[in-house]
Amino acid sequence: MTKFDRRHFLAAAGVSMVGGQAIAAAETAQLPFANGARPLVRAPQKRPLILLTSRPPQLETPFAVFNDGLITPNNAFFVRYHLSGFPDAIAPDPFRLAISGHVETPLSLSLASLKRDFPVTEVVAVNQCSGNSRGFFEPRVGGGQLGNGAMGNARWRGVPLRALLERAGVRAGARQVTFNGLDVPPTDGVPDFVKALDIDHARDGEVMVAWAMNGADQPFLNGYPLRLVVPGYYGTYWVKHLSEINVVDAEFGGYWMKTAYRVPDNDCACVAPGTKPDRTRPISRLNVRSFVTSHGEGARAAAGRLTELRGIAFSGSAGVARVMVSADGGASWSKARLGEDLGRFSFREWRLGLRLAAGRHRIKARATTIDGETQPLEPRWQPAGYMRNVVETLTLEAI
Ligand SMILES: Nc1nc2c(c(=O)[nH]1)N[C@H]1C(S)=C(S)[C@@H](COP(=O)(O)O)O[C@H]1N2
Ligand SMILES: [Mo]
Repeated sequence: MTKFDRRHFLAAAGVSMVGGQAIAAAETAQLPFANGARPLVRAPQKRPLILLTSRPPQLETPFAVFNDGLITPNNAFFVRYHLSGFPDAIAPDPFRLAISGHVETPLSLSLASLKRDFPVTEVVAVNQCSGNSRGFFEPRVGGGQLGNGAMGNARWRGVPLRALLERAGVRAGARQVTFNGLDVPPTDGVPDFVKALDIDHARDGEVMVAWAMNGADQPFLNGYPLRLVVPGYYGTYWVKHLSEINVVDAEFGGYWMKTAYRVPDNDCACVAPGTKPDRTRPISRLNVRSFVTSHGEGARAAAGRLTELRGIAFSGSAGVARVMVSADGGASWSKARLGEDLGRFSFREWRLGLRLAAGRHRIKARATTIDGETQPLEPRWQPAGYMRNVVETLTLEAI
């Protein structure tokens, strides 16, 4: 599918636009915080997802999907855009990816050439929005009030960015590489969505220009026909409908690097609640997280019988070493079994069987990476509402 029909999307979503507000819809989802009621809508190539905004589309994955398997299906994968001027249709044949700037030989590559003339690589990696889980921040912060569904894990296939840069021939003095997609600002006042990586990162062999996701073309809303995949990094760098790669010999000063998507420049990327950081840096790697997926808040379990708890853990750096689970609010912890290892940027399944006595149990899961990074027991706070990774708590009722 190469066409995104906005009217069709809105009609199918049961959404109408009134004064820029989306008015919808029969079915609703309830995210577990104040003002968390959201319509469930069906966008092209998607199953019903949780609607945050319709122009541009921002859709969250219902959390139950993460219990179905380690790979997030394409039709359930979340959607995030910044600019309402996103393309309606992209024809594959005339499409070209430009590689230019501080290089010996600027390139203009067709999809056919990308797939034919370069090495092919694959990685399983989590794409997580910086603001995933923002709705849980206390005190609350501005921005999209997301639950935990602005993330997904997919097998990405494409060409290593390094191979493209080698073909173009990076000139001495290159500092960064910028990435732009086909979406454009609706008005002159809004800066175009352009992101940058340092030249060494861009050439590390892991960063990828991907044309496929879970063995199929990317859904239109996830970046058809090409997107940047930056394993371990927050989704903001994963530029969709990628059409321009530019090598620059200075630090890139665009709005989405210099002003937006920055975090406090300290070890925890956090500040005292309600305060502002003195210094910031661009957001970068995912921190370590884990979730229970087998049970929802307030779920029932059979007292005295084995309850199998299951969940996912992931990190943006070293991979998950262990997941510890507590059924008593953190007083004691047991080690969960880890499932199949799909690589250090993937979701990793964990499981633990527990016999719960009758009563209420406060369940916690805490992941630690191979290099010793672990989830904090108390939430960290920052004004943009990025990078939540506190150990979450879930109440189970054994009867
Ligand atoms: N072209 C383009 N690419 C983009 C964005 C955008 O607004 N425009 N948003 C980024 C952000 S902030 C996130 S979290 C991811 C979301 O990827 P998805 O929509 O495939 O889930 O896309 C990134 N790539
Ligand atoms: Mo994001």
